[in-house]
Amino acid sequence: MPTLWSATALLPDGWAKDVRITIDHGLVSAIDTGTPALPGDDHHHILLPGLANVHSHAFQRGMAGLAEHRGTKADDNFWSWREVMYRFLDRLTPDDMEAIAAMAYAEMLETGYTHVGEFHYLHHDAEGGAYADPAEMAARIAAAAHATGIGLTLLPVFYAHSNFGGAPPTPGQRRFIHNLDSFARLLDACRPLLADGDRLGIAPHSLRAVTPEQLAHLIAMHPHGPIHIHAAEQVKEVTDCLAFLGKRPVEWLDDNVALDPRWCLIHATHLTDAETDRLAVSGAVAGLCPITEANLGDGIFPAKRFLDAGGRIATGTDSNILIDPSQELRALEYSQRLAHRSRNVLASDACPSVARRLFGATLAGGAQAVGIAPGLAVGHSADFMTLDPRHPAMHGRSGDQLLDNMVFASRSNCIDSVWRRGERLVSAGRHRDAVQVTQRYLAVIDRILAA
Ligand code: NGQ
Ligand code: ZN
Repeated sequence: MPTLWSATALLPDGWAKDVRITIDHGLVSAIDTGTPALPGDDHHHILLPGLANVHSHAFQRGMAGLAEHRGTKADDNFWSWREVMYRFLDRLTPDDMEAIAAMAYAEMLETGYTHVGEFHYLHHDAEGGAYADPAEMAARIAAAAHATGIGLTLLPVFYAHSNFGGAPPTPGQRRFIHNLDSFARLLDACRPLLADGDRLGIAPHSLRAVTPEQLAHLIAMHPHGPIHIHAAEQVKEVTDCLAFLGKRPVEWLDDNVALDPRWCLIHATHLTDAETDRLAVSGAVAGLCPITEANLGDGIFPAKRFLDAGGRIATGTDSNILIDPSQELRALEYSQRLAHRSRNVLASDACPSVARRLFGATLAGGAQAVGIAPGLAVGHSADFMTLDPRHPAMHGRSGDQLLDNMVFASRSNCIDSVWRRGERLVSAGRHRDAVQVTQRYLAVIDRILAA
């Protein structure tokens, strides 16, 4: 059985020294601490559990950076970005989807994400017609995940309307649309796509895209497993929700679907204090995507109040404009410092290290939201990373300082190697197939840009 030894490792009880990990069929079968390395052990210095990325739209990796210049109206916002995104996805074929997703997933692994929740809504062909296999595009997502080795929680998206009140979809949304019957067939077609350790959830896109009646049917259709929904990301969504449903999105959800630990509310940016506290006690996860939220001008999540109320958080890379969990955590803390004009806002008395508190919170919340077990423990999937002790940001640091340096003081990725289900997928900071994955991705981008 493969064995690894690390001088230090972050275990569920905290930092441990001289840690030996035994792996059997992709799972951790033993963890011994305070033990010398044995002959044949693979030696490392700093070992951390892998993280779950709870919110990705993989195809959007292909348009990263293409929406960063001003449009003709000089009032760019979330909705004008969405038009650019719709024009980009107009051209994507199943092969393109697979190549772009593989690129995104390799980058996730290189930065310490070992599992991804793919919020997948690009279901149909360019004309909006169903593929012969309703899970054609989902199969490409699964193929990319399996080829790169990242764990997958596939979240097929139900999308039926362009706005509250059951408004008909716009032409730009034609590739997303399902009714309840066709969605049930899609879910069935997705089940055989899962590999060991993968999960299936559902994702009603948002309260804009789904009516209350449809939402009730969807929940009944999938009685177990994660449910993800975009909620309260933009102020317009909150005011529209108030106008049509008489309540704010998170308030409405908690009143009508009884939020619980199966739920992950993506963004949940605009909350009243009462909503913040209710969401915190519900046990649902707030799936924060701080880099995308900053990029799209969404607003600032009330993270301090939410965490102090016991709220559960996770991170998502969402638009995949930039993939790196450390930078998500940095953006999260910095948004709070700017809002509160204060420092170390998301630390607590019990956990004075900002990065340690956020790493621990998103490790647990991320696993919950994608439906896997969190952290390094016997019986869990052997998903972990090691840091490069020669990286300048790591020099002279120990314990929580290593995380603080990784999150706040590292210009480049300080990850050395990454394993998922006991398989070493990243070494010296590079995915084992980085060259081929990148070549294929670049060819797809060239073709799309030339079209
Ligand atoms: C999405 N992304 O589904 O890709 C959305 C934009 C929408 C973010 N919300 C579309 N960040 O919400 O209507
Ligand atoms: Zn999203």
